[in-house]
Amino acid sequence: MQQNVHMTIRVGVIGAGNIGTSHARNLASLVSGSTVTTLYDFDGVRAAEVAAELGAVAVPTYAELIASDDVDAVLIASPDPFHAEQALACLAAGKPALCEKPLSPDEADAKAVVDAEVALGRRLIMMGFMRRFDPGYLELKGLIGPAGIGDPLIVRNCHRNEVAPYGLDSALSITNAAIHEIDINRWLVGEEYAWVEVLTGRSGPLTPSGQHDPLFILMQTTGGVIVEVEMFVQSQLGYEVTCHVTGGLGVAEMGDGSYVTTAKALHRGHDLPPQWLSRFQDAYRNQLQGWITHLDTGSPMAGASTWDGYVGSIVANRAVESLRSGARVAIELPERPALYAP
Ligand code: ISE
Repeated sequence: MQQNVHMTIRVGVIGAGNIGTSHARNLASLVSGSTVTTLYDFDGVRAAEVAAELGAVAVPTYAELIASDDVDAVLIASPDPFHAEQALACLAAGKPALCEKPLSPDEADAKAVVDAEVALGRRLIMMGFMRRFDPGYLELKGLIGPAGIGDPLIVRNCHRNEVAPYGLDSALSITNAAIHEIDINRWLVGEEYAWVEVLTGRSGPLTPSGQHDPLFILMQTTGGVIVEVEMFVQSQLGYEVTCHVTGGLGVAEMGDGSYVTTAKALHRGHDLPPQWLSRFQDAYRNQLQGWITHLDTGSPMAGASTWDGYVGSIVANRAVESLRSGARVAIELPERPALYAP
């Protein structure tokens, strides 16, 4: 979609739940160069409500949305198991898409999307790993290296939800939630993972029997960096994401920095948001702007690729294997196709 004159990108949004609605509102009012023309949700009433709010139309199937002449680009924000088939449909129609994470909970389905994009010979899909657009993570990444804290040695992450947003299922805690840490740590460090091990221990009070929460996910990159993740979806304390990098020359921490801390009445602290839409509002907005600008101007795609989505699914699947077996699981990645050369 390369051209000299700026045009308005007409987006069709698949999924009118929390994240789909938030993306649609941002595209309609905060992002420059985009408009939302079409919405689909399996809940037709919900789709019609959001469409009415935004002056868009609701359509009865996602196939109709993708095929519509009023849709230049598609935002996929349906439930996780539908992402891959909808991404494939966008590729088949030759329409660019921003696909929410994960590319798929199932790595074979994720591979099918990579294979289809490679066969097409051009990158049409950007993955919604929005933390890559978060000012906090960007600052951390900028601090890694000789002018900052040196090479990364150990990265420690916490990802806590107030309540499990989709019910407590430990495998889902990995494929839906810790997938963010899987992606952002390989992006921060710039290396792939060599192995993963998921430790379970005493669980929090709201954990149903047979499930584990928190999970402690330990990984090592091919270059020897240790990455650990506390994934606690039923923490009850609020939504909190922190990242602490120990480098060869110093330490950098992200967490409190995104919030204003107040001191009053013998108390120093800050409020926690109830969930991720407010904590990562800048990341979501910057990601959408980056996507629209890329579509409008033909500038390189700034976000994660289908390949990154596929690697995320592979690593998450190995982590689920480790959760089930209790053993450390090696990670072997297929060769990266030339289409995704760094
Ligand atoms: C949710 O699905 C997300 O994508 C959020 O970004 C994440 O932090 C949250 O824990 C997930 O459940």
